[in-house]
Amino acid sequence: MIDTPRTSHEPRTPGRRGRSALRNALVVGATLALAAAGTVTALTGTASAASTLAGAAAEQGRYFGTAIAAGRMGESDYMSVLNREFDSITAENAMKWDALQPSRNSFNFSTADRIANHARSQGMKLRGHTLVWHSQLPSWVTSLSTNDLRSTMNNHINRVMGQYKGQVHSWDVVNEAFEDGSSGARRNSVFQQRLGNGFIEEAFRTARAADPDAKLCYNDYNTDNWNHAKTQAVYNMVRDFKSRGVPIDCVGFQAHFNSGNPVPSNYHTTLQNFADLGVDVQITELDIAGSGSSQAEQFKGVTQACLAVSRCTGITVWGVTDKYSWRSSDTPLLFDGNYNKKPAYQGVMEALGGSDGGGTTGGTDGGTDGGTTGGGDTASCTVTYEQTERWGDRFNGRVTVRAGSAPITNWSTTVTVSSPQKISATWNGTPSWDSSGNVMTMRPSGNGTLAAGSSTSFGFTVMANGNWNAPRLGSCTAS
Ligand code: G2I
Repeated sequence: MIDTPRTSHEPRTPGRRGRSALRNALVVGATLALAAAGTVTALTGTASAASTLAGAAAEQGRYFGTAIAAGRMGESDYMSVLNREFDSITAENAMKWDALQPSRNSFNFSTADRIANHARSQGMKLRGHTLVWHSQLPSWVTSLSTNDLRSTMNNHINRVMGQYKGQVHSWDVVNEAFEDGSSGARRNSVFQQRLGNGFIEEAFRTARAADPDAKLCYNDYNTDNWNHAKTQAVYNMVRDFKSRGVPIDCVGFQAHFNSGNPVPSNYHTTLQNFADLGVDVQITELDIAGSGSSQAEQFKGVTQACLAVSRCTGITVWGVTDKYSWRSSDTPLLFDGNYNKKPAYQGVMEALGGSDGGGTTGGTDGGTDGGTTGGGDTASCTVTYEQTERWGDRFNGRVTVRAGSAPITNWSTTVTVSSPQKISATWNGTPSWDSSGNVMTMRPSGNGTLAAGSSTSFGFTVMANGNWNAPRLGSCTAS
């Protein structure tokens, strides 16, 4: 029943139904085996988990979280969707400065504690949002002198992180410290005005000492497009921090998208470039205005972009249901106002390889790019990756190679796996390998001709050896 890795060049791509039948068969087989050993429950849990966002994400080694509003925690539908679908919680407002320290040295943790306690009771992770931010900042803070503000900022970090020490997996230490637009400048917040550029670094150093086990993130919006000045400015700050040993572990991409600010085609490039600085990346406040299959495609693309970056550790959507979204009229979330799963939900599940993928969205390349060469009417191509199947010890990947605006006669790209992963089979391409065996260069088998805009794909099997990270694609080169 359990097939062995193939060394042929035959594609094996059962449809969704076929895949889930295979998964069920494997689960049944494995359950029987484990039943003999008396450990059935773990596997039963795994089988049902894959039909939820958190379960499917966990199979990809990621968390899938949501922001929650404390005021909605009495609503049973809200709570049952929360508990069923998500394994990480961010307080939408309850851990912000105005909620926790409304007046000087008077801390009120009661609402935030309710959220933290719920996460703990459900075995969910907790993201901390946010310690130092110009918004939702009480007016008493904005009138402090420089020295007062410095000690107040550090005191706030120490008290809040102390309260949730050991519970928060990642803290947004500093939020939204850069201007929008083309300046790449720091935002003119009270922290910036009084403490200068150094406030960000100081906040991170204080945070590291306050809870050495929490991941420390810089979090911002409009940092998705690699070509934007704000993205570059944040990138340069993170690179500087890493080079000088300033403690920073992660960058949060809020990912509030709409038609004026769509998911950029170079989103994967942005996430990968930040990850290459040696930080984790997280999608922290995802919501996308729209509806139907176009919204679903965008959610799918964002999810694929995260999966394609091994250091993209998880996704958080900014709310459970459209009806309580901060921009409800944009219907930007995965569940509608009656807690029905939307096509957007199916889009995410398709990308995650979950068993509730639906099939309401078309296409396979929802916006992840693996790099481009050239432009205009010169030969160029792009590559996109998706995982197509997964078994207990391995997974299959498919790379789609698409010609740019000119026809091409040949192409090549690289697929890099991380040790101890090994590529054990390939199909529809001619591979060659570097000396480490981790970098596969793939060229067409036979004729590499592609008409402008058209695509082909090749596939491969990765033996996970315990590492389920997605492979990395290099640039696509065309002639
Ligand atoms: O603006 C969207 C998000 C951008 N990134 C940082 C996030 O922290 C931010 O979240 C939103 C919340 O979703 C809103 O719920 O932040 C807003 C404030 O900047 C939140 O709105 C506030 C309202 O402005 C208040 O009037 C209201 O009392 O929510 C409060 C609680 O409902």
